[in-house]
Amino acid sequence: PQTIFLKDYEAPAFAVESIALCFDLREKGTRVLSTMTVVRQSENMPNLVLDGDPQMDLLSIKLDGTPLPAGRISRAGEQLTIKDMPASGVLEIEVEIEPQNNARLEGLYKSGGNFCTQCEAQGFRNITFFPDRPDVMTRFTVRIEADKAAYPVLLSNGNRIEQGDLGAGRHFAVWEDPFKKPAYLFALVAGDLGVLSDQFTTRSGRTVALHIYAKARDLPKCQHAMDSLKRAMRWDEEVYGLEYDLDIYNIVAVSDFNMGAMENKSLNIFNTKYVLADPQIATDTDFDNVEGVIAHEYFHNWTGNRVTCRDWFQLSLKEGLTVFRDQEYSADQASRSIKRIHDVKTLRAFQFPEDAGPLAHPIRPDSYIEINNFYTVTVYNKGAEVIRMMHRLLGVEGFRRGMDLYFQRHDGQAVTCDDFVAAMEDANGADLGQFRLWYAQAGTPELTIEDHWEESTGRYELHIKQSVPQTPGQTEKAPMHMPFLLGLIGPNGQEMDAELVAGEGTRHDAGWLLHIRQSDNRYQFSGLGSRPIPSLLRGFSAPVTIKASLNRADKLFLTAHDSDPFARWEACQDVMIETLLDLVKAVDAGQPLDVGQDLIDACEKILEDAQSDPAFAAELMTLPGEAYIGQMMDVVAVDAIHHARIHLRHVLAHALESHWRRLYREMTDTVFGLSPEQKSRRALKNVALIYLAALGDNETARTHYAQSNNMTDRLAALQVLVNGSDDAARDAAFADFYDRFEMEDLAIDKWFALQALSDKPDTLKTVRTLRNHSAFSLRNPNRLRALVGSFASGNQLRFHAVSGEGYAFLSDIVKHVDQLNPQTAARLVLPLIRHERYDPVRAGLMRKQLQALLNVDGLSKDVYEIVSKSLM
Ligand code: BAL
Ligand code: ZN
Repeated sequence: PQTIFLKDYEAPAFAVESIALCFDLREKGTRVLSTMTVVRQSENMPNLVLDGDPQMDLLSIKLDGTPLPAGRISRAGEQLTIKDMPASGVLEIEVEIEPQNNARLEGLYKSGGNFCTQCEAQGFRNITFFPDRPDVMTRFTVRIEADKAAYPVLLSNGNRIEQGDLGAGRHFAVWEDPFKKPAYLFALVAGDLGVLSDQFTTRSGRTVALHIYAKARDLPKCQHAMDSLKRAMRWDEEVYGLEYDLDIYNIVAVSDFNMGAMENKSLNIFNTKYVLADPQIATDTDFDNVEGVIAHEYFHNWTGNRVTCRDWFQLSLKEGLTVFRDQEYSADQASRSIKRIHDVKTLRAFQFPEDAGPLAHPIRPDSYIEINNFYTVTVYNKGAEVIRMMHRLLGVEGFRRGMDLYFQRHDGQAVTCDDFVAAMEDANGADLGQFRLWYAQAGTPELTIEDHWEESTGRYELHIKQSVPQTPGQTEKAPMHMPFLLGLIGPNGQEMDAELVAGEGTRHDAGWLLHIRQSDNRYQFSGLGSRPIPSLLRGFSAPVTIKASLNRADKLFLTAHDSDPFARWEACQDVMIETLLDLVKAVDAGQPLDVGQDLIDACEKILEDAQSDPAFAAELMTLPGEAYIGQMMDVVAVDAIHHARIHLRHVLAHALESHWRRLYREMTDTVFGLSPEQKSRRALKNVALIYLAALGDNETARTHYAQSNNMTDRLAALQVLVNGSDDAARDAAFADFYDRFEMEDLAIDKWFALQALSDKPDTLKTVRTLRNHSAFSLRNPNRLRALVGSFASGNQLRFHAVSGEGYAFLSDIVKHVDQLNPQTAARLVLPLIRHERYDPVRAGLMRKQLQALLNVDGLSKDVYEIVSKSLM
């Protein structure tokens, strides 16, 4: 397969002034007639090159009304070339496609009997021939014809300008989008769907009709998405001055979808997972995720649609920025500190390993084989951290000035990450020259921090060294510019006042904002009466790892006293990690396991104070996951990590039993509700449940399940029961769950996932059995991710069983899924690629499966790219 390079970018040779599409939707074979006006942009490119799926059936092609002779056209791979194209002309192309057989879920396909589309990144080329690149923006008019009874709802982007009957049971609708857009934002839906409608009045007084389309029976579950949409629309007006720009905003929920959702102009198409929510089928986390994704797609209307990407290497231009915007939106809805903790956990759990592995790439990659493989946590979440750092460096107002200038300069254009940074610089008179390295260099920077206290002068020095690790293709790294938020805490637990006498930094609401720019950085503070305890990297102000000379007592002091909630949580997690790593060593050496009374005392204090912020206490008391502990080791000690973690939980359960029992009682509300306070109490109650189960108390989980009146509680009980010793209770609960929710796909996904996550020795056997369950399908990405994804990426203990059977199972699934849906197959294979992190036996078994995949005939370029890079 061919590698595409950023350095080879060339502006398009032809512009498309407008396109009219006519879809004749049929059960077998859909015809698409495209009429586009094409205008030459570059004199030295005589040929017009269009992208199109090699399988697509080209029925006819005319230029200015005359069929093109065979000699003027040639097809090779994904390209259709029209030779000697005049300076301008009208092309009419008719193709036939088979959405009914499209299992890739890219382009036009069927889900639940309805037609829908997914065109980002390059799905439009499966619908018709077109210059399928984001810098070709055009005006779309779309006519849809379909059977009226089967597909009463016909939707596309923009405004509906016409509709009517065609006779013979068929009808049509015509949609026109007044905004120029690239083909990746095109969308079409035809189906038998119910609709929940509402409206929103913009701050300038325009009324926008809001519609969420879903299966009729799911409409009651769309209210939370609708409320979230309205909140997001208001937030973007208030925070960024950005108003919605059309009179209609449609969202459609479909159950077969590769991604979470898609921001098509005025016609978002969503995975049902991120639309449907009611307390019976959705957990509190699901509610938050729906809100976040609804906001994310809405925010794309400006950051993505009005201003889009010049090429796909610039993906983080819209994704990093829009993730940052949705994170900030969510932070404003409930607890800012908990949102930050969750976002950092996600970054560390998924992005840090990616950045340290064979697929490491900068947030603006230099090359790709398959662009779908670059919708990564690096482009999205590290991209959001890079935006967050600019926000921090320029301040709230400075960042807003930069955003305003960005829109003023680039509205209606397809631009680059450099254009964004330039707007931030020019609006603030700032120099982000060195900062731009974040776009070009991969790898998580490592900070090594030492401090020095001089009693006689009252001076305190911090010495921060940075290094950026080597990553594939990047051996030489330059130091990065990053903001480092610091607090200095005195023996009484209060912030200390000081003067910064050496090093670059300014006072900040959260202490000191230091600039790190060099490999070696020194900061000196004077005017201190005693040695401060440093609170490092408050708010996780840069996406880095830290090795610091803080001792355990300092960290526990910060756990008790730090006024920055993130730093408090971090200090506590650090001590837990340190403890767990010691326990792992002891397990391996067959030595007694000692947790340390100091940690138990610190946890007791947390539980004593838990009432004031139960969700925060729940976060503090949630142990680091097994995979994260593994990341802290040179070689992942799969089994010892599991034992160490169980042991720590067991010790904290027993030592603090009376607190757990008290909190479990106190946090139980009689009436269910979704207020932040109620969710917060539920979070702590369900953490208490986990610790109670660690006491060997199965009864509480059984009762918890039986009495639960919402999915958060129900799932919490199942999570405990699936690992518990009472098989009868577990089986009864799982059987009850299935019967209760058989008709609810999203709940059944949870049923599959929980069984795959069990730490029982026979989990792989269960997963194999579930693969043959009548409700399982390799064609549905949600179901695949629930069963196979959960097992392979969420169950370190059982997936990495030393027999290698987990690896063989995954590779077999990947092989089958690749024939249907390469994009999803390429995601599923990821748990196999970090073989170098495991012992030689496991690593060898993982490589064997990867090698076997490489030898599969007809392997997609999606899977090929991932697997081949992982074996380099
Ligand atoms: N653009 C793909 C889906 C999303 O990031 O919103
Ligand atoms: Zn996005």
